[in-house]
Amino acid sequence: MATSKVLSEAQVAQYREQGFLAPIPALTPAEAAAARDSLERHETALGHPIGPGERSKSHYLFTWVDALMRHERILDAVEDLIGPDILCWGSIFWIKEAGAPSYVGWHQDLQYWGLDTDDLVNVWVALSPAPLEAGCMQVLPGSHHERLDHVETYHEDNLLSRGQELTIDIGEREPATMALAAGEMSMHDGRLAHGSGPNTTDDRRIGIAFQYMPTRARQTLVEWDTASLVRGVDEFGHFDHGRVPEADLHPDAVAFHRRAVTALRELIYAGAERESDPSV
Ligand SMILES: O=C(O)CCC(=O)C(=O)O
Repeated sequence: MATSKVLSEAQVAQYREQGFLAPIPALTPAEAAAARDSLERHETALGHPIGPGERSKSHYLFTWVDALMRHERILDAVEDLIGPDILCWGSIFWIKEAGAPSYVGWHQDLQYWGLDTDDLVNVWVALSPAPLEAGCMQVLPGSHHERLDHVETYHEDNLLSRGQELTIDIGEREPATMALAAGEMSMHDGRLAHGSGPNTTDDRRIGIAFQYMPTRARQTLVEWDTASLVRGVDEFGHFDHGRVPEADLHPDAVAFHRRAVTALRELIYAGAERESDPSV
């Protein structure tokens, strides 16, 4: 691969061996605060926190989420890991309210997404402080080299769509903690085992995750799926790129987003025991 843009050789080697990097600088504090403000102004207009219908693939709904997804600092780091032709398959807000019991069960992302790539980088950007007490992500270093078994618990506090949980005894491993300040990001391999506990602080824990992958990746579970071309060229055309929203919640944007999340729900629940309240 050509000279790296922002990550050192040691960081790239750590990512390959251990499956994650954190913390990495991404947004300035002002950019993180502006993104949080945009989200919370929308929530004020809604009268409630952003819900399942809008929290996934929201880069098709909001200009400011599209801009975050294409942020140069994030893409430079992603390019160092997977090369210059990059699709973003998804964006998703991960919000834990202050003092809420919500948690994320231990899981490996790529077991559910139907994507045939081994090179998916999941970038989680903190829009509020995310220390351990706020329920930041934890990971099992090196677990991206294994394929681990999951059960579906549908536990009401588990933020995952099927309440997934790994069946291994996490206590026997040594999790690493990816605490982040607002504006920092973590990067983890799509096969790395990760999870997070409840937020015991008195502020919301707000993150937005973006899933980046090389343009050669394919979707195997549904015929039609979306992924935005965020850098380079797409010589493969396996995904509908969608479009940048003309304005926040523009009717065309809302219509395209609805199609995109319908396909997402179909693939997320393919083979599931049942559908819970959708978290997608
Ligand atoms: O926000 C969290 O705690 C978990 C996020 C997650 O599972 C992911 O980004 O894949």
